[in-house]
Amino acid sequence: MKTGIPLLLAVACAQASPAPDAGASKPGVFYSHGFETGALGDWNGRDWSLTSAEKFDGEACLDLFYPATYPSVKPPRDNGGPGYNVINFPKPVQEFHMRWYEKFSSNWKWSPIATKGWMVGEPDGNRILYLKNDGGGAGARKGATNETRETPAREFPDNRGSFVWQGKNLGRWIQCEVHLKLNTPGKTDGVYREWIDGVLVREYRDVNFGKRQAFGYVELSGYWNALEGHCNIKNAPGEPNHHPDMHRTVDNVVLAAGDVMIGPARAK
Ligand SMILES: [Ca+2]
Repeated sequence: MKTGIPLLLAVACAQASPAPDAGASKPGVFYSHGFETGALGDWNGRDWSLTSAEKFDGEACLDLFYPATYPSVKPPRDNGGPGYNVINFPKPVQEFHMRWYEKFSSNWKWSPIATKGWMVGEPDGNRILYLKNDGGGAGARKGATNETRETPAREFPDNRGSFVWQGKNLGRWIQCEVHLKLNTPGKTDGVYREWIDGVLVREYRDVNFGKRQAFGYVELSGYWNALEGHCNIKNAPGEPNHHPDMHRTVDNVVLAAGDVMIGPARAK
């Protein structure tokens, strides 16, 4: 019996569920996903999967795979990476926070045009804002408010920090959080704030998102821009912008209505 007890404990530990995401207990939370279910569910972008080779927390995470060369019928130059998906909110909101963990593999190479990030839009699908759209990994937010409905184009440079998706910030899990609030129609009082690893790097409280109904969805796009107008950027094997096999992974996504900091998944 003396040797049986440690064995039972070991089995119990191995089967234990991951600790709940601390952010998921915050007021207003209406969505939380830790990618532990064994099924992709709503996260069904092309070339997306669950992986246990990587994870921020628990046993698995979402994996977007960017093969160096598509083995399919696609021409090699159409190497735009994985697809996208949409998570519809159960109820539209005027204001919310989203926190997630994201890791780009250490060998990550950015598209010289842009690599799509997170976007949000109205319940009817009309896009409002790119949460992240890195031009070369500099962290520049582009295409921010110029989609439709007469909102002026605007970008949101890092105005509080110096984070870039390069160097030491590749190959590690990064905690991202954004706070978005629609403007009063006709007024420039919309809000876009963003934290990286808990540090405020963007703070804009004078945003005109236009005349909007509400926020109704978030979309994660995996597109690694390979096309520019009628001319591609030459990323076939042997060409200047060819990239290796690489991954973008996501874990612990939490959404909360209102202005409530979701914060880290685990106490530090
Ligand atoms: Ca997980």
